Amino acid sequence: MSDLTIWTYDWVPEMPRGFVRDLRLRWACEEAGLPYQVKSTPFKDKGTEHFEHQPFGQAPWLTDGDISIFESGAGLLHLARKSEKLMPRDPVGGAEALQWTIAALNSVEMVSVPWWFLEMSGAEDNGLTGWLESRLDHVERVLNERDWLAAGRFTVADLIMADVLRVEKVRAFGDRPATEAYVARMTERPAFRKAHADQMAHFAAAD
Ligand SMILES: N[C@@H](CCC(=O)N[C@@H](CS)C(=O)NCC(=O)O)C(=O)O
Repeated sequence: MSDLTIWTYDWVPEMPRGFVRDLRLRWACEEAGLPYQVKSTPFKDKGTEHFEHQPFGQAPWLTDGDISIFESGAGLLHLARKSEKLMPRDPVGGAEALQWTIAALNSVEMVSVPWWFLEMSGAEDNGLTGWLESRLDHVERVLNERDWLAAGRFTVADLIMADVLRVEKVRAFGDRPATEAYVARMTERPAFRKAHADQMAHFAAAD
């Protein structure tokens, strides 16, 4: 049995299935060929143990022997330390992958998630639209120029950026062909497909 354990909810409603962030960690392990197991924490009754591992009462978190690490981005960087497939070991490639990983989380998801929440809540005037538009347009420009964000090949930066961008409402927002092709390319990867199918099966098993 592997020491690497991805912790996620035992069950979630239909809507978030396929998008719960344990998928990022599953996907990374699949890409890197790292053995892992998945364990569940209750969605409905969050106990003190959940908050000991994830102080915001969210999922996922990752355990690795004595280490317990929350925030999907931190979990990805932890996994990237174990595999050159996720993070190049040369300083330039490593820095590129690191900056784009943080950009996905802190420049794109930081805007896309609140925008998505406002959209979902049916807000008449989503005040974040211009901000999101600008972020997505800049990503589109970059993706027009290259296939990968960092180091000229797949890295953890592509994994996280694609996961942030593949949210349906975000994808449907504006016509950005390079972004669309990028998301399609990333989500066609066998490691993504397996991670996605496994997450769907995990939640379906609890219905
Ligand atoms: N920044 C956190 C966000 C985690 C997050 O939003 N988790 C969702 C599932 S994907 C969750 O637990 N939602 C329930 C809640 O926030 O109470 C991360 O990337 O790990």
